[in-house]
Amino acid sequence: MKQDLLKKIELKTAKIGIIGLGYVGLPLAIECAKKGFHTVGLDVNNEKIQSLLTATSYVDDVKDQEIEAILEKNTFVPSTDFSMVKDLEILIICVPTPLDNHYQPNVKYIQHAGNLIAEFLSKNSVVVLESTTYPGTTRELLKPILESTGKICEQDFYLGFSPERVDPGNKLYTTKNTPKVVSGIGADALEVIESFYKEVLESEIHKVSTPEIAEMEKLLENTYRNINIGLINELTILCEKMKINVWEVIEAAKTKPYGFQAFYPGPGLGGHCIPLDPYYLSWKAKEQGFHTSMIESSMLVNNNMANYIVSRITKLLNKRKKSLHDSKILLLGMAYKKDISDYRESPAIDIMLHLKTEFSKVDFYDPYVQSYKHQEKCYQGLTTLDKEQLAQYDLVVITTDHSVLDYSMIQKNAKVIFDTRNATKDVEDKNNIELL
Ligand code: SAJ
Repeated sequence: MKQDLLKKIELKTAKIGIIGLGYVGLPLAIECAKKGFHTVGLDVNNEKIQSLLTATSYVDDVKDQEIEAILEKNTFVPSTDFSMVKDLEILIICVPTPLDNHYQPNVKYIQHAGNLIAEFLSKNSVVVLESTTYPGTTRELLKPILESTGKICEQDFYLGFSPERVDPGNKLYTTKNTPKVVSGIGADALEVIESFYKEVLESEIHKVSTPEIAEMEKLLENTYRNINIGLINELTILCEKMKINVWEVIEAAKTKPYGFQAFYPGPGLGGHCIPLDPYYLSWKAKEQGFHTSMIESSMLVNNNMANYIVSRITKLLNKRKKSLHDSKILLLGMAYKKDISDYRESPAIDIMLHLKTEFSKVDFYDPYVQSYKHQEKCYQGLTTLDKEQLAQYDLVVITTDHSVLDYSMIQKNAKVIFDTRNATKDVEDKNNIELL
């Protein structure tokens, strides 16, 4: 099995299946197809498949032309037909791992993908899970599902875990050139999985000895970010009380060439990873009777930032003898971070909700997000942003620091600006700007 798979990978005759064509799966499918592997992209969402069949990208970092090129080369087949798994040899699972309403891991997508694969999985195949999840998922959850139809792991198929590393909007590091951690259940599985990623990617491939280590290292990466963002958010609240400019503090700390990485305050944590992944770790830790106090503390701070922003807005308006109730407020930015259109878990959504419950007249403008859905309601943004519009608002709150916005025009025409991202750092006249 091993030699046969290694040969097929080397000759690029191994047939690949990418399960889940989101911001992780689609770029990976494109890399496989670009390298000449016959790549089937499988997703349960037919709208995605139809969009791909017409070479229309729904992922910010993927261009239509990239999809068109691999469709023309006939190396990419988007489909909802999971029975195609029977003809595939290497299957990569890139499905979401959200939380349920009680902030517990929701692994139903992994289970569903596992069951679909198990039904059609052929012998002499490889399955790799890429979705960020708790240590033990690959061995304790996915392996039994794949063996449920009688096949035996290591004998009939190889199984491993290789965490995705996608930083939406990052132009420097992409799926192709970001170092990749790989693991397998058994030495042969690890050898085959390493060889696959070496063939597809153009980056360092780092082997670890068990899937649990690979699952844990990914959670370390994201928990590290969560906790450090929590730290700087907490310090920001303290600095405001002490009338110290935290942004200047950070710039000064950054002059230390070793042992310090700058993180920046903001309205809170958005995205599908940083705000959610650490809960996978704290949930699993409870099995060991272990309380992940650092994670819980940073979550409290980060999850409170939207409230804190609203309290700062209230104070700022009060200073000008205005109340939330009778103020017109414009939020600049709905995406969870700059230069992307993704607004999942965006703190700007929470801020909008808070302000609306205070009966504020609040609008938003985001060049990347024309409208968004939240709790069954759809919110439309302004379609343009000009001087006249800006002058109508009692307060403009910068919630996302998109690079395309003209911050000096905004400063000149807005009455008052509350900048939660220091997006106006290069603007000269700051007399009507208050920083987080
Ligand atoms: N944020 C801050 N302050 C900071 C950095 C980020 O408030 O100093 C906020 C952002 O505005 C955003 C949230 O945190 O709302 C998450 O931003 P992020 O860039 O850390 O996270 P993602 O989810 O866009 O992408 C991350 C990857 N980002 C980076 O490493 C820079 C990486 O952690 C993972 O590869 C990826 O999630 C993933 O898929 O796990």
